[in-house]
Amino acid sequence: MAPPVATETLSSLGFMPTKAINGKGLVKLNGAKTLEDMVDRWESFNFDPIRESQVSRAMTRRYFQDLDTYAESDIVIVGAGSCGLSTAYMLGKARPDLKIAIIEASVSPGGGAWLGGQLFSAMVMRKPADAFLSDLGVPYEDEGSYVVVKHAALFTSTLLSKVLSFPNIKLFNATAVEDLITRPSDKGDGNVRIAGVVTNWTLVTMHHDDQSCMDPNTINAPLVISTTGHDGPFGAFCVKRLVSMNQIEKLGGMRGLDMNTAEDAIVKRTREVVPGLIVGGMELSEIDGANRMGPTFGAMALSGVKAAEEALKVFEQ
Ligand code: 48N
Repeated sequence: MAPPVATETLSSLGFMPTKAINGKGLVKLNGAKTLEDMVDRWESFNFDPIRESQVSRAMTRRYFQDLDTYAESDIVIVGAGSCGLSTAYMLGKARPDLKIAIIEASVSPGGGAWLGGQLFSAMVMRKPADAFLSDLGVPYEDEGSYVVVKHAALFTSTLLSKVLSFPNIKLFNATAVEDLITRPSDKGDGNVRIAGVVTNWTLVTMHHDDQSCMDPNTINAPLVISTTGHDGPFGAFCVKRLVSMNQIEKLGGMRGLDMNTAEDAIVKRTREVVPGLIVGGMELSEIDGANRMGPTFGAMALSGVKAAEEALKVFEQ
């Protein structure tokens, strides 16, 4: 049986330990009713009454209000992996006035950052990425030139919870970006600038070939930040789309694993690749032919910091 969590730990987590009830330790959760009110009174327990339509309306009213609000966004982040979420965290802190939509194809955001590597739970970040963990409030073990978070899910869940708590950021998960909105480039050179994204339910996007076309939705935004990773069903989506719309000639293709080379390159090369589109994280390895770094995540966090910095330059102009 796991040792009981020490009282001081519970209170530091915001729980107020209460007296044991019938020998069962209970913590008093902040809220209208305490758990104490329920123990040993289950026979008279009942939830407040509800009608199913109230649940449906509570969800749909808010969702469609969000779709309306974010139909015109300031920034769209494509992909809620470690880089996309790190970008959102930095932007959410720096610019609470900007409307930021995050579009994530999977039901579960977080990308590849729920495990440290090959199903192992500890997550390694090389210094100076420990500065990001400290800013985020994620504890880690210091191993000299690198740090270790005891479980990757602790990093990702903390980052996700902080991002979702920003009032100016909305996550649309289970939703895929299936194209980019473009406008003629201001330079009149026949190229384009990116002006938003085309979205659909991910399941619809995955079945355009075997279902009649189900038209998409759109989000207008002067800036898109793509962090769609290098693998997965939609990996490197936006850079591949740039090739298919002849905005870049070809992809460099991700190179073999070399941690020292890969992480520096990814952070340094995070940038606006075409007007209106910043690319960060492992999607960059596909466009630049950068090496992969494997199971170390410092570059994802700091590429997110750099992507946010590049985005702020656009809004400062
Ligand atoms: O975690 P990923 O795949 O991408 P990053 O760049 O945030 O982090 C990469 C990192 O996990 C690694 O690959 C590590 C460091 N290993 C490196 C190596 O050498 O193997 O997250 C991308 C997210 C995912 O959640 C996808 O579901 C999502 O982007 N996504 C999309 N969401 C919406 N529309 C799309 N078209 C789309 N494509 C991908």
